[in-house]
Amino acid sequence: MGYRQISVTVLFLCLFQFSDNTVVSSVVEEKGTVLVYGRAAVGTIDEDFICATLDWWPPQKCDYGTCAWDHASILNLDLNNTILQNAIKGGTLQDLVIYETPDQKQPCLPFTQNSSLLFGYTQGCLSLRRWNELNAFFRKTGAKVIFGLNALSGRSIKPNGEAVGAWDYTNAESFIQYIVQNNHTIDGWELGNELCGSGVGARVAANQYAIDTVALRNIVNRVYKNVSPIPLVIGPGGFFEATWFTEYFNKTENSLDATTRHIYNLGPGVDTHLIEKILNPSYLDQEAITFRSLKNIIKNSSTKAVAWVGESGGAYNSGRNLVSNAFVYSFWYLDQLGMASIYDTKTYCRQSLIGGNYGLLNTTNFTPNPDYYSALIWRTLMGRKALFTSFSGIKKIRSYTHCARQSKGITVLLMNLDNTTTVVATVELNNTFSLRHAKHRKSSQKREISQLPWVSNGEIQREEYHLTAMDGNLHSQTMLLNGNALQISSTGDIPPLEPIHVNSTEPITIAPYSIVFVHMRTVVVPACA
Ligand SMILES: *C1O[C@H](CO)[C@@H](O)[C@H](O)[C@H]1NC(C)=O
Ligand SMILES: *[C@@H]1O[C@H](CO)[C@@H](O)[C@H](O)[C@H]1NC(C)=O
Ligand SMILES: *[C@@H]1O[C@H](CO)[C@@H](O)[C@H](O)[C@H]1NC(C)=O
Ligand SMILES: *[C@@H]1O[C@H](CO)[C@@H](O)[C@H](O)[C@H]1NC(C)=O
Ligand SMILES: *[C@@H]1O[C@H](CO)[C@@H](O)[C@H](O)[C@H]1NC(C)=O
Ligand SMILES: *[C@@H]1O[C@H](CO)[C@@H](O)[C@H](O)[C@H]1NC(C)=O
Ligand SMILES: *[C@@H]1O[C@H](CO)[C@@H](O)[C@H](O)[C@H]1NC(C)=O
Ligand SMILES: *[C@@H]1O[C@H](CO)[C@@H](O)[C@H](O)[C@H]1NC(C)=O
Ligand SMILES: *[C@@H]1O[C@H](CO)[C@@H](O)[C@H](O)[C@H]1NC(C)=O
Repeated sequence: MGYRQISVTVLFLCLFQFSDNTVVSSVVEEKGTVLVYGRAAVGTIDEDFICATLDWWPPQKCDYGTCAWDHASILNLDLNNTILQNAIKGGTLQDLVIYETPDQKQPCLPFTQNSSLLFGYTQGCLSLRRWNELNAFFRKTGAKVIFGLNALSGRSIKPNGEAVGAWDYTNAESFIQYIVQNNHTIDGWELGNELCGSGVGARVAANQYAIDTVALRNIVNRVYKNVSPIPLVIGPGGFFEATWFTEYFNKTENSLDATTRHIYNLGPGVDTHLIEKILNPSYLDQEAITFRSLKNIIKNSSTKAVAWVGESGGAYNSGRNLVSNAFVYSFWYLDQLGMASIYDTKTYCRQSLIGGNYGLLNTTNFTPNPDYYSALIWRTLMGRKALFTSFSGIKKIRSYTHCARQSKGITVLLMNLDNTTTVVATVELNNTFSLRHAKHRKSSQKREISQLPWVSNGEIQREEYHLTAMDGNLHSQTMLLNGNALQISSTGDIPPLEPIHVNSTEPITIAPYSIVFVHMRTVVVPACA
């Protein structure tokens, strides 16, 4: 493991001097320090960490009197839309994983292979023609596809919500066979639709769910016998409950490749206090408890499954207009991506790619919402390894660091949730390491902090991406990158992401209500070397 020792030398001491033009419209300015632990990664994400869902909701799906789905269902989405294609296609949001959530509301007719029907033409069901269109769309855009299978079929539901009986996989097996016979590529099969733990509507016991997951594994092994690559087997696609998941891992033995959980930690979309929650660091921190708990349970079990977030939309029941589709949601979304990475989550699926108020794309005109650009910048700058990062200064700064994607350096993500304070930060390396393996058996700690940058010739610059809301309005659906609105071109192309270049000797300025990505090419730490 090519670890490179770095000699820790303080080559430069930052001068805290700021010209007036760096101060935006704030009255307060505070100093702070970002401390990055660079010796080893704490978490590793997959290459295709960014994932978004497509759902089945018809235009008639309404929450709290608002119908936010329009024609964004898997069944009626305009796959020929140029913006939609450009938003996914390689080069922009490369390797996007698209996760088709299971159709849980309308069970489909049995699939017969000799007919032209896949799951029949009944309302809400996937026709063969539609499936073929979808498949062509996925190929064209280069998206990876996870397909959610209806896990309720064959079970009877008791009045108390308990679903009993084994999963009837006849339909699923036929569908998987059809996919393989037609050389279509599916990257993962998920058995899941919020049936784990206490369930949503219905629940299935962990023991039974494990049996069904083993059945899915057997189908996949059978059908893909002479086909590669073999797709992932994924489950259970629901809300986390420690005892349920523990038993599930224990009993699925080696059948499960990835475990998916859902996150709606902001509460219902009807809540008028969503923004207060998003801007409250203690509120955001609460989700870390679940990330940590799942990580520990996986570590403790003999499962080979890795953790995914299979569906996360922040606020449930379609999110909230002018919040979930506005600038302010990027504080929540990017914080989730950062937190998930720290706890070794491999893939994070946003509900939704399009549809509801929480779509990455505007449901009616397909233009990217602020979170689309946040995902794109994350995808461009954040490499696979997450580094432990702490911030000393005001509480309202969120900080995450990854090895850079484009260089051997690092990328630091800083978010300022404060409305009036401009934070001026320096980045330092936490080189604390334990000398457990040193001559003296006794464990000891050597604490070292090294300040950045390691400038050798004064030529070094870093790249900064400052994201703010148009007119400083958190409800804005337009995001500014370094002061310029991010907008698709007249031909529907996604705009390039242009950084500003800043002399590395200067501290990082994080304006109130702003998000800053800082790519430091020259900061090479052992974890990223
Ligand atoms: C195949 O499909 C045709 C037409 O839909 C139907 O008449 C026939 O019964 C089907 N055969 C089987 C074996 O299901
Ligand atoms: C999408 O485009 C393809 C060919 O480019 C065409 O065959 C198909 O009918 C179009 N679909 C819709 C819904 O316009
Ligand atoms: C799938 O691929 C195999 C081998 O490349 C080929 O023989 C077969 O005709 C293909 N099937 C379809 C439906 O394209
Ligand atoms: C499942 O739990 C039982 C009881 O704790 C234990 O004996 C068994 O080894 C576990 N199996 C796996 C695969 O973890
Ligand atoms: C891990 O397993 C040990 C021993 O079985 C148990 O004491 C501990 O509580 C478990 N931890 C978690 C997080 O499940
Ligand atoms: C889509 O964009 C238009 C124009 O900016 C806006 O008026 C509308 O509210 C947006 N729709 C959604 C669902 O976000
Ligand atoms: C900043 O937010 C605080 C609450 O977090 C609020 O009391 C204050 O009025 C806000 N100030 C401005 C200038 O918006
Ligand atoms: C420095 O890193 C070590 C090891 O990860 C960690 O335990 C310690 O808390 C860090 N120090 C600070 C001030 O963040
Ligand atoms: C960066 O700042 C330092 C110190 O102010 C200066 O010596 C150096 O010339 C600057 N480099 C560039 C490329 O502007």
